[in-house]
Amino acid sequence: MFTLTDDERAISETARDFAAEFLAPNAVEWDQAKHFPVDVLRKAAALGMGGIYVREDVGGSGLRRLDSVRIFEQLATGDPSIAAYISIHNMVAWMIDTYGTDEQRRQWLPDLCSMERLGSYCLTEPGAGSDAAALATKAVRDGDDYVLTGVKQFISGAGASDVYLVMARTGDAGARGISAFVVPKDSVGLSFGANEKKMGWNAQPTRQVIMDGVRVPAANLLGGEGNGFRIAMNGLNGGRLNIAACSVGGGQAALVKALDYLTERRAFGAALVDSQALQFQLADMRTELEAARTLLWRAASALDEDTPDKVDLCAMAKRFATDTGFEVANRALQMHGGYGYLSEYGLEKIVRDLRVHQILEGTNEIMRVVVARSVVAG
Ligand code: FAD
Ligand code: 2MC
Repeated sequence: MFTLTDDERAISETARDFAAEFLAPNAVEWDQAKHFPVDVLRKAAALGMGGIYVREDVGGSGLRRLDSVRIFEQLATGDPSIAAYISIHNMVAWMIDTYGTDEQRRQWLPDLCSMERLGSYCLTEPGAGSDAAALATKAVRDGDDYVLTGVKQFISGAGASDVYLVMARTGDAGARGISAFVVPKDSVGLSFGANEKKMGWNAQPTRQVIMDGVRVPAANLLGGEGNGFRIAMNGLNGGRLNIAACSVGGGQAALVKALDYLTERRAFGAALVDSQALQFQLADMRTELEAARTLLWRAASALDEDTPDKVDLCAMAKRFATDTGFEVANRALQMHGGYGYLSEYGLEKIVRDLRVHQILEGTNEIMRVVVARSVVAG
């Protein structure tokens, strides 16, 4: 697992080179302009990154989770915000590939894999975030259709995306009353809130998705009534790994910037990098990133192998890697002194982007809830 084959190395290097050429040079500007670079997303898709672990018959790349965490780490070295959106899009595509009928796969996946159409994942609501099974959006069967009414909160890509994977209640209270639907953007009754003003992740829009009697064909139900929560959670297991990978990539980019800066910057008659206090910090940053990466690869492998402890490992990796990535980036900012606080150095953007990884795709407290339950259950 830890020694890459030539093919695995080539996959990582493709993502690294893409990030260096198309993401890193533009990341600060996109953040400031709040620009969502759809043309660049499609370039990534042309390299196979729109459906990384979608089967090949519908345009996917047919890779493993172990490949995907390496890809997302590399993409995030260029721009964590864009890497993270591509990760969410891939989660949506995987859910349709895994739980969809052949007809649904053929209808939705070719355009999602090419990113001609973009996907959004819609679970959170104004009144139900961490307690996702308490969601209130309703889907009522009416003849050959379902009619959806409710509001989804904080939806990444909303307004720009074409395909909304919406978890809605078709049955009783609780997880088993939830179903998953594919809702196209042009549905009558579908509208979007304002683009939220955020601390980070500014290169992708975040909006409410508002459904007021949105009618979709029953053929857009994914995986049968009552299976939506399980589908949503299984999507999130991999999503959590990818977000964690984005934190490792962002942290790694910050570490490289810090080393470059300390090598250049002189104080008290020497280069700052000659200070052993600072060298020890660099050593800890590298060690902690390596530990996060190792846990991440272990969890990705568990997901690939469908092991019984995969949910816990994904939660552990998400909690640990997102905390580590943020701490490393924040320390790298400190090493830049006042310059780290200026946007042109790109450090404060990484810190702002990585902060939200500790909150979304399940807060790090919820990751502890998941792990603690399994610890206590033994
Ligand atoms: P709450 O659930 O209200 O939690 C508030 C605080 O209480 C948190 O610190 C939480 O950890 C803590 N807490 C809650 N329950 C417990 C407990 N049992 N034990 C200990 N602590 C607890 N959602 C989507 O569905 N799709 C998206 O694309 C998406 N994108 C997002 C993009 C951004 C920029 C942001 C900020 C959020 C996004 N989200 C998305 C929503 C995100 O998943 C939620 O914000 C997150 O799950 C937390 O829910 P909440 O904000 O309602 O917080
Ligand atoms: N993988 C597979 N199945 C899972 C699962 C997981 N990670 N988590 C729960 N389940 C199953 C569970 O096995 C159970 O199945 P069954 O009914 O067959 O017994 C069912 O789902 C209900 O689970 P629980 O009984 O554990 O439900 P509970 O309500 O107690 O807690 C909790 C679930 C807190 C773990 C879940 O609500 C959760 O993960 N909350 C966080 C929400 C979240 O991550 N939101 C992210 C939104 S997306 C986002 O932020 C983006 C940026 C895209």
